[in-house]
Amino acid sequence: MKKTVYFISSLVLAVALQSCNDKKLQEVEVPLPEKEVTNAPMGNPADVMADEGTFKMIPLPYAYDALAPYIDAKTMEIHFSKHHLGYTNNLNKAIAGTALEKLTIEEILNKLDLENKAVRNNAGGYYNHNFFWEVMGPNGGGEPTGPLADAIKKDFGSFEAFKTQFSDVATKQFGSGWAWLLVDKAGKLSVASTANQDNPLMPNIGVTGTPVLALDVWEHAYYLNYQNKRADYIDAFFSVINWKAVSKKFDAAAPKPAVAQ
Ligand code: MN3
Repeated sequence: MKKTVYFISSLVLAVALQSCNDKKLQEVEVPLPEKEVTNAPMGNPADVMADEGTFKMIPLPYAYDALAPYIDAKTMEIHFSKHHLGYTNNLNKAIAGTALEKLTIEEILNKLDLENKAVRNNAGGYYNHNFFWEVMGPNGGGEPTGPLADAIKKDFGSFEAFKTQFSDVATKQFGSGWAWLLVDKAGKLSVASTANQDNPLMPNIGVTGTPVLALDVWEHAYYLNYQNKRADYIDAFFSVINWKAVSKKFDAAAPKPAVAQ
């Protein structure tokens, strides 16, 4: 009896599958949509202008799609032309008519009153994003060479160990913020993270040193492509780091061997 039931159910299933297949064959082939909207031509970053004010939009040194597939063009376009532009305009508004208008962005950050939230958030946002665009680039990734490579080896043990530590602070930064590679006055490297748009130039935020590498870990920096997988985005970032630009910052900040004490 069991066998018969099994045989009948198998037969019914086979017929059902066959009719499914027949139906499939009869379906009219529908042309696939044109390849992904995200690959459509983007706006030009050079066209993004700040409203009137002291601080201008520093042109993005590459096209929106230059960092793909690691950072997709749509994310770059929104990040640069909406978020970064917003920080720039709001910074200009926050300092309009004040003594801060005459200062460089570094001076504003060094003298910052942490209670002045509008300047804190927007001066931080302006500086951090300009820094971030600069330390990435097409044909990036790999490992640094020269004095920076030597310093990484000396202070972290190996490039891989540095990458692990940097990724760790970037992953563990709770909520929005930034991960940094910093060099102190003695030339020693360290990694740290800051919350929101804070950065190591600000007084009394608990992180010191001159930044040489920055990573934006706000969700707006990765959510379109990576959703909640911040760790995957951090890993991808290592494929677009412009180590030449980072080395330049390190060379400028680290004490020269001739004047080292
Ligand atoms: Mn951002």
